[in-house]
Amino acid sequence: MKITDVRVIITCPGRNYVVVKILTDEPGLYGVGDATLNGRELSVASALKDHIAPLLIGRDPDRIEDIWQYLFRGTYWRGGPVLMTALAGVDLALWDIKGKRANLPLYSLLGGKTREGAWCYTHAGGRDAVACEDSIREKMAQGFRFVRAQVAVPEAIGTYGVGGAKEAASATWSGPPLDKGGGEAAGPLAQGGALPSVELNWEPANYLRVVPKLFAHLRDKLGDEIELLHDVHERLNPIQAARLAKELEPFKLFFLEDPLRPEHKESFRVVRHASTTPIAMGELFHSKYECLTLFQEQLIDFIRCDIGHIGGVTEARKIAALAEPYGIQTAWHGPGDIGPSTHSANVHVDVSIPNFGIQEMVHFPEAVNEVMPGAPEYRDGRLWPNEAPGLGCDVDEEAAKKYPYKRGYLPTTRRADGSVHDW
Ligand code: GCO
Ligand code: MG
Repeated sequence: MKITDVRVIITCPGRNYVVVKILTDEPGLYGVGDATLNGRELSVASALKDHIAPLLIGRDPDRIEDIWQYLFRGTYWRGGPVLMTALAGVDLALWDIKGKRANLPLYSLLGGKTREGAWCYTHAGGRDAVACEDSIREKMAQGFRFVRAQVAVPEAIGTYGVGGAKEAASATWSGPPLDKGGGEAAGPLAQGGALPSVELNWEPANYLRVVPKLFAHLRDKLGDEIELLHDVHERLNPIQAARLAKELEPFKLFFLEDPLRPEHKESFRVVRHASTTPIAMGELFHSKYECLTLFQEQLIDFIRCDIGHIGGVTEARKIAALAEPYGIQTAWHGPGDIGPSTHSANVHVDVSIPNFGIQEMVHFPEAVNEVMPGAPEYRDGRLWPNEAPGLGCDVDEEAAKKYPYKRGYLPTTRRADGSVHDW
């Protein structure tokens, strides 16, 4: 069997996605993968079309590990979000081919089911604690047992995870002139604008004051049973993160997500030694190497790399295996800005490894399902793997053409003095 063609499909059914379709010389046999990197879609598409596709033509798609090693080590330049997303797209498409050839769903190739479905968490947020509580109650009514809670930060205009920028529209801005971002003002959906939108007046002190109050309110109103999570989104320095983890301890979070920047692995010691709040990390990691210190020193409880940005299922299995003896569980990144194939890969890995922890999930809009059918199904608080051979996802190339690419960016963040902060 040989690879005969690699097609890269860029489409925007609500937001941009990059799909990799690998064709073989066996009639009708092809694999579909996702290579979406939010805000840098065309760079990944170019890496695939201009550089990687020619290396794949004529190769045996059965040899996933060899192709992975060849593209990662064999081409000298390795790592980083663009190349590892491109590699993930290829890897997913190759696993899809292998599954279709064997007529087995991916989880079966990975060793078979260790559980039927994957418990998952969804997102809730609001301009204040009461609005966030209402949002969580809605999710609980939909059967969710795990919910991530975010709240607007006082004085900030726009807050990650809260949606829209209107919650603090009365705040005034005295910093430098702003780029005129045309997209949604805050949150990961900030696509479709000519330039990035900006969150303004974000101050760590305000954030650190409001988040413990949010969780005190939520525990008071919602009781102890609902599992609550919170995403710091890599915005704190080590001592701030340690303080937050400590102050949240009484509210028994399921986990505190991404408290520190991805560059600061050793600083997790500070957070770890300050509290027993479980820590999750990893959506900005790109390889197993970045996980090693955190695993060996047991500095985190959940590893939440993005299968679509670490080179796919091949790397994810290794990361899960490295985490297992340290008692660390997985929580693969599952936002709306990666495609259905990656969500499908998440769930196939979730249901086949021993140390699965939780799965982040989104409901895709109808247009996404039209172009890329096969996303995992949500039911009763869990995600269920697609039982079709391979990853169970496809791409409708005609439908994709109806939704042409639109340039889009993630938002940026500035502090009250106008300086750039991590978004
Ligand atoms: C999450 C993430 C996302 C990212 C997004 C960036 O926990 O789901 O933090 O919301 O911000 O994937 O493109
Ligand atoms: Mg996150």
